[in-house]
Order: sequence, then structure tokens, then C-alpha cells
Amino acid sequence: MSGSGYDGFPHEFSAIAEGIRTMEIRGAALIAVESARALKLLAGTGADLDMLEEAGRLLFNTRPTAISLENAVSSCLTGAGTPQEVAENADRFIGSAIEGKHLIGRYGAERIEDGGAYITHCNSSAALSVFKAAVDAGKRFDVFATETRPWRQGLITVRELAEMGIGTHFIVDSASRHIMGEMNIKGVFVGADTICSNGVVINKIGTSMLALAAHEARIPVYVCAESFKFSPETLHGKLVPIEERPISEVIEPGEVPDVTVHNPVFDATPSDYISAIITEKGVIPPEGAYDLIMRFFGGDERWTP
Ligand code: RI2
Repeated sequence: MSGSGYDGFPHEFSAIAEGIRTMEIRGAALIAVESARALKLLAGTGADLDMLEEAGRLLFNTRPTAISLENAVSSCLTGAGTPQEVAENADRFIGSAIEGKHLIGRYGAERIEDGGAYITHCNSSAALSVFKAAVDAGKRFDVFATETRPWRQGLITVRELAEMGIGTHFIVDSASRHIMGEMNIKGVFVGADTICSNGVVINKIGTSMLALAAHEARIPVYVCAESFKFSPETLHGKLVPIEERPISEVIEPGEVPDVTVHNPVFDATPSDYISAIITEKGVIPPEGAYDLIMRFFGGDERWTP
């Protein structure tokens, strides 16, 4: 949908939508915040509610797995009677996302021991906010970041960790279980794209293997996620689609002719392998997902495409 799918929309909006689709803009929180910003921008150009709702549908289709984007669009559009109200809802969402990340950092930093060593996967701004808050609290510790094939978001993570002055280590994904034993890992901190009503966590591919290895080693696994990553739709049985991205992210085209290449970019981690979910509403067990969804999303009064 490069460009042509956004005909009739201003360039600023199309650039954000296309940036999310191509992962130039990535991370479940950032794609949510940028979607809200895109709707606010559009509302400021004189777009009417019909055009804003069409914009919401276009944004919905950029990244199918992360509920954060859908919740952001719904938060902007539900109950809005004018474009100005959409813009105000967008500001409210963006402000709560910024505050939420700080609270997750504060609560999660309590689980960081001075002198400890931890593993993180992919590049989660929520998980990184925990490490940043622990540094600000004067704690010194090491973090092992996985490469996170195929997109290699771990390269972003190690740069951010090193900039915080944290003892930073880079490992390939398959080294995780070995490192847990060799380096006396005290905990695993990961983000989330979607959290289901039964406590299952959808996150970057490889998270479930990492959590399984940690479970075997009796190492706690913490999921760091804002409440807008919880999925009300899963309460009504909806399954979370696992995004498959181009195989060119995995292998050079034609490198293995006559071979089927797969590139699922998320997986599902069972609640049994998760010690706690660290949210801005507090630290909850995965089984608490149902209560959080009921308490903060309530009934079905949400904008849907
Ligand atoms: P924050 C990312 O997806 C990763 O799966 C990460 O764990 C999750 O979003 C949450 O990221 P992608 O955008 O919201 O790399 O914590 O596909 O930044």
C-alpha cells in the first residue's frame, strides 16, 4: 500500500501510516502514540468524522498483531462528536502513554537487584524504562540483549542500554538458555504487543522460547506493558492474528530455491511461564488480565472498524 492506499489523505498522515506498516516506526507503544498523533494531525486539517474513521481503518491495517494501535484509534474515535474531540482524545491518549511508561519503569525497577544480571528480548521501550528507572535509583547491573532475528531489534536495545551506562551484553537468540545458567541471570524483562484476557502474552517471536527456558531455570519472567496493550476482543473469543512479514527479512530471495520460508514475527507465551505483568496500573499476575480488561475497558462501547 505504499502511498497509493492513502489517496486523498494529507502527506503527514500517509507518512505515519506507511512508516508503521514498513516498521520504520515500530514498538507497540510508539505505533499507538503515532497513530493517535496521525488522527490529531488529520483532525487539524479540517477532516470530518467520516474521513477520520476511514483513517482509523487504514491505521488498523498497518500492523495486525499489536492491539495497542487498535486501542489507540478506538480511544481517539469512540464517543467523539467532532474532529476537535478526536484531537483532544488523541492528546489524552498520548499523555497517558508517556505517564504510563514512567510508572512501569518505577514499579519494575523494584525487581532489579543491585549487582544482578538480566535478559531482555527485542526492543521494548517499556522494558527499557524499567532498566532506566533502576539506573536512576542508583542500581548497577548487567543486561543481556538478544539479537532478535530476523529484524535484529537487539542492536537498537544494546545501543540504548550502553547509553544508560548499563553493563551491556549482546547474544544471539539461541544462546539465551546457555547464558541463563552461565551468567546467573536473575530475571527476564520483555515487552508485549497484545495481552489476552486469559493472560497469554503476544510478543516478538522468540519470547515464548525465552520464557520456556526461564521457566525451566526457575528465573522470573516479567512482561512490561501499558494497559492499552490488553485486548478486550479476546474476552469475546477473538484470536490474535500473528503477523507474517516478507521472507526477504529472513533470507536473500532465491538463496534457498524450492524451499518454503516462514517469517512469523510474534508468538504466544502461556501465562504459566509469566511471573508478573508490570503495568502502569500496578504489578499483576497474568491471571489478572481479565480483571484489568473488565475494569479499564468495560463493556463493548468501543469504536470498531
Ligand atoms: P514497546 C515490538 O514489536 C516488540 O515485540 C516489543 O516487545 C513490543 O513491540 C513492545 O514494544 P515490533 O514493533 O511498546 O518490534 O514496549 O514488531 O516499545
